[in-house]
Amino acid sequence: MNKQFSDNFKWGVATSAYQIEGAIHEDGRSESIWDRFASIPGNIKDGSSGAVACDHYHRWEQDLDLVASLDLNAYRFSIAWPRIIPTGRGAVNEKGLDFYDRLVDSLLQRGIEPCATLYHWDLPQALQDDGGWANRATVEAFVAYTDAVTRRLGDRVKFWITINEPWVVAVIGNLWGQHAPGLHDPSVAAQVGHHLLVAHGQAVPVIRANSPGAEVGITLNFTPAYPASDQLTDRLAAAQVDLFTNQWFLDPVFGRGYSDGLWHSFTANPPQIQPGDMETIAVPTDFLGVNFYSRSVVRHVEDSQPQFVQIPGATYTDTDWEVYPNALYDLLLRLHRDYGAQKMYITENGAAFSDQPDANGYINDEQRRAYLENHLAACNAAIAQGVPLAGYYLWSLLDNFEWGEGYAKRFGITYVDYATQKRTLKESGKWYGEFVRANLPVKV
Ligand code: GCO
Repeated sequence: MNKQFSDNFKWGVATSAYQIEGAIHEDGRSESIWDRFASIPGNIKDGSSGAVACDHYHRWEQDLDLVASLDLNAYRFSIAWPRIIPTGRGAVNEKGLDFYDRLVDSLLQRGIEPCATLYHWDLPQALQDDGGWANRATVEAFVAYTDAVTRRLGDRVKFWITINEPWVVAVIGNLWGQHAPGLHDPSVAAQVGHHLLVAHGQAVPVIRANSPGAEVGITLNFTPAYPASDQLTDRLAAAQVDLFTNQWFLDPVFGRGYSDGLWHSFTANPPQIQPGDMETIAVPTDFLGVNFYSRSVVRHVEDSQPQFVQIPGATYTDTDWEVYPNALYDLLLRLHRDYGAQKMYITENGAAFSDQPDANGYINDEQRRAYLENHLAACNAAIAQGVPLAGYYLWSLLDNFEWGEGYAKRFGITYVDYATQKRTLKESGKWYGEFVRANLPVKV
């Protein structure tokens, strides 16, 4: 590979609070909507929750040692709102801030840049009891939470993501009901999506005020939709899926507003939009966070919803996502050329495969290693075409709580034996460390 990665490229790995921390009752943390959702039988496939997860709240130092052992220069984590403002609004829990304070200082001591996500889905349950993200007041609560966090950490954290994957929150959590809070309401989903974007826009200036010189952005998930054939009907079906899946949040963030045809594809009630909202949402940011895993292939079905088809002979991950790195290349070029994205980071990319230690305790996860190599090659090729890609955060450092799938799906480059909490670096993790070292600037 003709290496295109810049000398200051961010080589990272990503996690999120609810998926790894555990300690859900410790040091003043309150109940989150995921604690509540997981407590309802049937919501999590293996009946588990994030109550213990990877016990990262107590084992965070050894986990940071893992990051350092790979010579990574960046680490993306999320901050648990229920630890910071347990009632959702009002009093700040200093012990909650203290945990992230220690984490940030320890990262910096290791020469690893902290990248903090403010909202990775774990809303305080108290706010959900008050309508959650469908209630406009939650926007103000998020801004106050952002203020509290960035006042404490903004002198040392200089890379902030406001919201992780608002589409997943709106659709999977509020339309399909497969994520917290488990609602099936199209109107609520549309309003939740809008308020998440407004919250993003209102949080940016607060972050800038409390964290001078920081890079601030939002992370969106993308699943590029390809037509199953060149037939016009399939191309139109793919365009409809692309609008709902990828353009819904991308367009307003880039100042294009909501595209025509979006709302009636899934709701009779477009969201209530207040004067100035669209300008707030399009607030200038420093980067776009791109979460990419796979693509979809779409076939038109007469008088019915588009059909998602599998490709004979293609490789699929344990979550049944096609391995198709060219879609990442295509996506990055589209975001740069069609939307004018001036700077991007891959804030998540990775794959679940059913890993198990061999007789010697090694986890030879060749499929994941190949997945990473091929997607990094796609990033490299995109950069060669002028795409301003400035970093890559692999999902994930650890096997962890994979939301509705529980612990059955392993995305980590580190194997976690949940019975003992023993961490074992997988062969893919060792490979990633070698790949990064080969791309780091030569120390003179
Ligand atoms: C997401 C979330 C992660 C997931 C990962 C695998 O992108 O859905 O940010 O928390 O665990 O993507 O699904």
